[in-house]
Amino acid sequence: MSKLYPVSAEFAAQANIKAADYASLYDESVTDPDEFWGRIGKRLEWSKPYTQVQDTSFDASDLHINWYADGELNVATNCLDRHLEKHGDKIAIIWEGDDPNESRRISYRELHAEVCKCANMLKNLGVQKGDRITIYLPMIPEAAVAMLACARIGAVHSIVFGGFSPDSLAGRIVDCTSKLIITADEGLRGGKKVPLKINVDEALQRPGTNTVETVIVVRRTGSPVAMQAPRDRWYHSLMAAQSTECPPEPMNAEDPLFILYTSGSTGKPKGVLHTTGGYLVYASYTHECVFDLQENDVYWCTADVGWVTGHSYMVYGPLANGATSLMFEGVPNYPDVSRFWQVVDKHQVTLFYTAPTAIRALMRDGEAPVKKTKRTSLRLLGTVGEPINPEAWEWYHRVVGDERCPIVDTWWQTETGGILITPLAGAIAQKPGSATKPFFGIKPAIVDVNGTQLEGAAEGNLVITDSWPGQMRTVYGDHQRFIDTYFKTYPGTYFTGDGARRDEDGYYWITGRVDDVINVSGHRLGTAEVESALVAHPKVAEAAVVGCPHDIKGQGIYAYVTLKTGIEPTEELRKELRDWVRKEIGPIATPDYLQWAPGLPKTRSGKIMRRILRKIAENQPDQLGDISTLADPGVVASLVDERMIR
Ligand code: 6R9
Repeated sequence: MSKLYPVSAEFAAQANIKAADYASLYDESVTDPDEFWGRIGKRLEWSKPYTQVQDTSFDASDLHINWYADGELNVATNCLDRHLEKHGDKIAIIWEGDDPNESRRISYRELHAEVCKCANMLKNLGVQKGDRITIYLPMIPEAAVAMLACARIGAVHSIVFGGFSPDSLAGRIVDCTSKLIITADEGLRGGKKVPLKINVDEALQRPGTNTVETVIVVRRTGSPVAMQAPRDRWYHSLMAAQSTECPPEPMNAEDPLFILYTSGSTGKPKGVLHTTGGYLVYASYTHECVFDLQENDVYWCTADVGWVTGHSYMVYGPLANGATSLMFEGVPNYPDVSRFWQVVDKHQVTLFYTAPTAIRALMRDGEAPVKKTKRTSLRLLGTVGEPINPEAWEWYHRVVGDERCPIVDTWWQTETGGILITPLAGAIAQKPGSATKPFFGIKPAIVDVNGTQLEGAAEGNLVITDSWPGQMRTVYGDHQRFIDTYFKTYPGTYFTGDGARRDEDGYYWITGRVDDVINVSGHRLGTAEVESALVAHPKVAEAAVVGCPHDIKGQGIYAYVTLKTGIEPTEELRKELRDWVRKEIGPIATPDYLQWAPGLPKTRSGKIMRRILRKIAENQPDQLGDISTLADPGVVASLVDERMIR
């Protein structure tokens, strides 16, 4: 029996959604979605009101997903202009620099002016509605300004996480034929500089990137960077000349808002495409309900803007709600491991949203660095990105939240646009490690391998049986891949790629990915991506990559490498290969373990048996199952003998 943390009466008394509301609203949302989402959609300002709400089908032969399809609106207007009259002086973004002595407070009025200037700058550089703009920026306010400026003129942004390598950046530029890049001279994280402009220069030497006409460079650190005329332009000099007025482009609800690349089980990362109306309705409504947002909250999501959490819950959801959103440039352990909590005290943060991996890393340093701060402003805590182990949940609750703050463990994906399974702190009792119950309008189901939906307490694969407004609409440039990836495995449903268990109380427990995606510190990586980086090395013949248990990261990367004939496996080569992957993809993809494999376990048809490799990496050599179908069962014994985790 898992422990139950009941809803606190004090919290419930002030909460936006109370227990009785949850039951009745959930019921309405799934029985009459048109009525429900028709009403909720009105939270936004529409330049042309919609008359239709849901028009969707998950049938692969007739797949379509449209929400509010005849409505028109602009995302930037909704995030900025409409707050100006009453809340113009309210702080939209609190920016906390990597250096604890650096911070900025930007009001809605100021942000609006910057966004208009940036939008005019883009227009003057020839950017038009529908053009793709790559944003490769550190965590500075200009990232939010650039996103909203794109939204204002109808350009589609594709943000690439600043930790990705030139090759990864190039791949994403080529895939969406980007016209312009917004970057910075350098990023600054934990006192270390990240060479963003140098990476862009390198990326733009790769074949296929010549669609890029302009590179706009924000000056962050001031270090000298090479500027190549006429391609490269300084942000500050262009911005100085722009007007603070820019009429918003009226967008259809189903016009694209952004592309965000994410890893899948096969091939290269896919461009998840989100559209305008449904996405913003869903991001803003979930943000208000899940975080119990109230007028004077100071809300802090620690995610980088390069991930979907940064899109939906640092920028779009909070700003659409007129909230104060904190953006942090740094890392949890710089200058020391109290940093998160010092920032909480400094800015009087009330709502705090982070990843289990950060909590586990901070747990390692004990309670003292937390306890020396006050944290009395906090009233709700959240987690996202990976399953949270009950020990970390309890620590977060007891040590960080002083047993006062409810925890919302929010399950969702880049593809879902917003949170799908989560407690609502005023309505749903929490169980450490469970994402608990579906949000309004979400119909999860658990299926067995044959696709049969299981009733009651059950464990299997997690699917969603009906659409919701925030859902992705396509894989950019490859609609067939969208259909094949998500709607063919269990026909008529959206397949999440996650496994889950539903307990006797109807609570959902996400057990992790069931496909070849590994979740490293809450970041998704396809094993195929790491494998193709490894085999691109001239000394590697073959590679297989699986996830392995990791105390801090949740999952680590475990690589099996077969070298070309005649190449000696040495410690230097092991390091060289790890560095190679780091350079090819980015630091987050660096293998934690790299085992030499004289051979890999394969079926007679040549398929690598990952199940066996996973068990070896998990140090469970007695659970390999049937290996008799292998072409050469002999390879297994030596891999077991040489395994790196014991
Ligand atoms: C928002 C985000 C999605 C994958 C998802 C799942 C894992 C996210 C989780 C969780 C258990 C949670 N995941 N939140 N697992 N509990 N609360 O993280 O998007 O980067 O696309 O990752 O992350 O495996 O399928 P994304």
